[in-house]
Amino acid sequence: MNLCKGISLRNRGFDGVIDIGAFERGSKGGSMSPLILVLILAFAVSVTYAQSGLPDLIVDSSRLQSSIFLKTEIIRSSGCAYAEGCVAGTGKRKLLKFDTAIANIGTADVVLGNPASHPELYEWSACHGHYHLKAATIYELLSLDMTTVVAGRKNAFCFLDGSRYDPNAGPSSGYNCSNQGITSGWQDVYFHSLDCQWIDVTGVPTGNYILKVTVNQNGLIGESNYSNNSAFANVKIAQGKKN
Ligand SMILES: [Ca+2]
Ligand SMILES: [Zn+2]
Repeated sequence: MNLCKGISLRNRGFDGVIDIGAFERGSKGGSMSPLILVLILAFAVSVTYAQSGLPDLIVDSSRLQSSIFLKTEIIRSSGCAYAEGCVAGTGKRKLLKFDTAIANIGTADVVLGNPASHPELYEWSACHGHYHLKAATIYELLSLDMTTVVAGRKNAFCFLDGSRYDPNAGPSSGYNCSNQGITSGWQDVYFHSLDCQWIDVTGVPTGNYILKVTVNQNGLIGESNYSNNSAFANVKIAQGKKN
């Protein structure tokens, strides 16, 4: 989930979080009753079963294509969109907006856990007051010959289960902002209405372009397939009052 609206972690709720740390602490040291041992073994087996195979992240290209539109907005220097580099300047900006749906089509969940415990995966955003996932998506605008028009910009994400991508997927494992991940068969959707869910195309000449959205470009999240991590969509940038 994109947190660029300034939603704090407190507001996201912590329901459904399993405190693995407490469990591990409780299981260490001293003598162990047979019942506890059986419970631990059962837990370990269920975790192994749930995590067999690997995740496989994709960006839903049909959703990307169908959601694209242009909108002019006033960007203020005091806002996080400017501080986080989501625009190239302040004032009137022409923004190419779209939905990004990241789906896990692999056989295992993406399991990231608590951002505070994983500095290798997350960086702190002072403006937003929460963690940003480094393995975020990259948004690029390309010309029809695939050369870069607007350089790639990372967008920050809080990976969680938004909705089923595969209608036959099992239940959600309950990932949220404090225990992040995406269940096998589920997707995390970033709606076009969210802050920074755009490319700043101010000053880009009218014409036809290609929007490229890539997830996990740096490979920080282990996957079974990295060749399907980009989605492409056709974009027409035109003049007009609405643009
Ligand atoms: Ca993939
Ligand atoms: Zn943020």
